[in-house]
Amino acid sequence: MRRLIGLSYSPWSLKARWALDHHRVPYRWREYLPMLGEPLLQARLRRRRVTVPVLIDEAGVHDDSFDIARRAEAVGQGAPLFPDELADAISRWNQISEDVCAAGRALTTARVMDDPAALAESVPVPRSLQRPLRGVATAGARFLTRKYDLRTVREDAALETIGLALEAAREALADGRAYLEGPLTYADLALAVSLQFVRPVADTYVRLGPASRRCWTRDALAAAYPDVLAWRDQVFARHWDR
Ligand SMILES: N[C@@H](CCC(=O)N[C@@H](CS)C(=O)NCC(=O)O)C(=O)O
Repeated sequence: MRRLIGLSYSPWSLKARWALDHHRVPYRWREYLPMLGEPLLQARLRRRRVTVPVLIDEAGVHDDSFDIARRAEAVGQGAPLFPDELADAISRWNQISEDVCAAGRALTTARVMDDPAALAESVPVPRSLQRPLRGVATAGARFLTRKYDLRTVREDAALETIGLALEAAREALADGRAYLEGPLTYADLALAVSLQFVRPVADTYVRLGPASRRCWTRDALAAAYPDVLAWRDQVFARHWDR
């Protein structure tokens, strides 16, 4: 049986999951624990640098969300998310989504480190144990800061990157278009999940505690781009099926 290892609230994992679900590819989900789960994943993949999502199937290991989505398309059913004629456009949108996610991760991790309630929420244990284990969350946030070199990301540059993506989306969706490139493609899924770093989608789709939600939200950008966020909500409402 295929296995998908990921972080349930992480946009990269959401991209992989959404593509697999869209193509009705069955898999077993394994929740990953940042920092603490790394040695086990390194041993399993026999390499030092590991990130999630990771899909393990009969063809081997697929360790990048874009590759997992392509794999889902190759083995699954349903309407294509990567029509040949849109390949370049989809790669461009995926890069935009990656840029938003990288910028958003830096901004959000810094906010979480300064927010005791968000730190407590990020420990995946029953609520009564979260506060005493906040130290683990602090260590986890420091670990991610080091691993992804987050201190080198300047706040104004990160906000600008996200703003440019929102502007590009607004332009592509002008005239009330439902999707970025005509039909629904991977571009829509990738951009929609990256907007978790602007204002997370409703809890019914992706569960996040109230303090975490605050840290993931960029108020000024969310206020400036309600149209793009409304589009994102529509894409989830129509196509997120699990
Ligand atoms: N290019 C990779 C990036 C994945 C990535 O950055 N994953 C992060 C966010 S989920 C991660 O593994 N974080 C946990 C960790 O590094 O321990 C992809 O698209 O799959």
